[in-house]
Amino acid sequence: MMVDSRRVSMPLNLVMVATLAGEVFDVDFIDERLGDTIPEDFSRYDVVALTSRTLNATRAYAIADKAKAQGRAVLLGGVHPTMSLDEACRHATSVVYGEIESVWPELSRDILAGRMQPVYRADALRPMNAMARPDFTYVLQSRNSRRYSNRIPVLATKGCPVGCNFCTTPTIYGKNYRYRDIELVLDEIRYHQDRLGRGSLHFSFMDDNISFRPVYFKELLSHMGRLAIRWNANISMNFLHDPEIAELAAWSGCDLMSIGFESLNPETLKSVHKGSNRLEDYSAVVDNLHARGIAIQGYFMFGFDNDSAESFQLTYDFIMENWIDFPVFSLVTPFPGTPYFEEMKPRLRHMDWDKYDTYHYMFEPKGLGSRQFLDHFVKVQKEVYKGRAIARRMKGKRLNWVWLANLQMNRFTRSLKPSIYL
Ligand code: B12
Ligand code: SF4
Repeated sequence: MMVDSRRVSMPLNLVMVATLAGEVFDVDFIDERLGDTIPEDFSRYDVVALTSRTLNATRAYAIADKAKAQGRAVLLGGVHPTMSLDEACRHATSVVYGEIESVWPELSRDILAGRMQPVYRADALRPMNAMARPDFTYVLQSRNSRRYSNRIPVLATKGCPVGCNFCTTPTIYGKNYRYRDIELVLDEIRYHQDRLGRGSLHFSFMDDNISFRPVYFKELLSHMGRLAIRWNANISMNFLHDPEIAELAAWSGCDLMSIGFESLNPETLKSVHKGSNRLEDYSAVVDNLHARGIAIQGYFMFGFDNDSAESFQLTYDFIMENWIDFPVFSLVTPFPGTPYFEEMKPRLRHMDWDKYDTYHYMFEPKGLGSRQFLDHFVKVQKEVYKGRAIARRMKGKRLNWVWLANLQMNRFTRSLKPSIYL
């Protein structure tokens, strides 16, 4: 469940693909989420390139099959085709494993020569400094582009060495952590300020874990502060107990951090290899950010084998005692290609990719029967989004979109039933 702001986030992945392809080809940029129409007839295209996560794989394959049946070359990329290479190859001329930047010289040469290989996988990842700056004029091609959120996606680092077993990042990129020179990140921010003719823009960092190298992160923040922007990012908990990070983040314009707390159960954190999360730091992290006026979008996952009725209570107590601004609850979802998927395969209820959105019930946790588990899962959400609970968690906080998100969640959770997760 995503709170529907009726805005769609700009797809940095496709912007990167279009930026590189545009150096050689004419590019039509189509984003179906905006209401753009996918053509029935692909005859005007030499190559049809599609991106897909697991939850849109079925749709991406249907389009790919149609384009292939019309004799077009089909290129598939993104996290799902990467993690399910054999499956994706059945629907495409070529599949790119991981980032396009690292294979583009070879891939573009083969496309032009008409001899595309089934799989493109780089032997070595390119340094981020060698990557082209994304060309955002592509997102303006759609007549529906006004539906894009005004948060501009930007990337400073790639990869995350934490190594959680349910996450695709360590599987695709290993323990690799790369970052761009700070000047390049600042340049990109200034490019958007020039392009849009104003300084006060809002950026969303797409990094897997932007704070992993605290020295780099602090330096980035100390420079960003001079650009008078606002920003938000996904962040893991290591180093966030350091008050200097919260201070610099607030100074540089951070208004929201999305943090994967995942679980309040130490056994669960250990079982998924989430070494970055130390329960004893949770409250300090929250206090530091709140003291600087930074809102927290807290992610909590349920459905692990160690989960019990008590896990729900612990999470509820943590959220209420720490005034978590925007709690998000998801169901544990083993994504194809991850170690967790292999471990859970025999217990999965289905492999219907449309339901791999973290809001569907995938397997029965050992500690709770399905009925009981889903009742608790619904109840904890209803409780934290009750009017009184919102008032308590949000007391004294700035009136902004986070309040609005809470009110939308209040409406949504009132009619929430366990059956929607089946
Ligand atoms: C930032 C982020 C978000 C943001 C913004 C998403 C957006 N606008 O794209 C928000 C918070 C909104 C979000 C939401 C969700 N996310 Co998210 N997210 C990410 C994250 C951390 C980075 C994505 C990103 O933009 N990276 C930067 C771009 C440049 O890199 P990229 O996407 O990998 O693209 C490169 C390559 O894949 C390749 N490529 C991509 N497409 C194509 C296409 C072609 C043709 C070619 C050749 C190459 C190619 O080249 C690209 C450029 O280098 C990823 C982790 C990750 N590293 O993928 C998770 C990730 C994509 N998210 C994930 C999930 C589960 C979700 C949610 C379901 C979470 C939730 N409970 O709500 C929702 C789903 C939203 C949706 N409807 O799609 C999973 C998906 C797993 C899967 N197998 O599908 C990931 C992989 C994290 C994980 N758990 O492993 N997410
Ligand atoms: S901390 Fe986040 S990005 Fe890093 S491996 Fe774990 S889930 Fe993936």
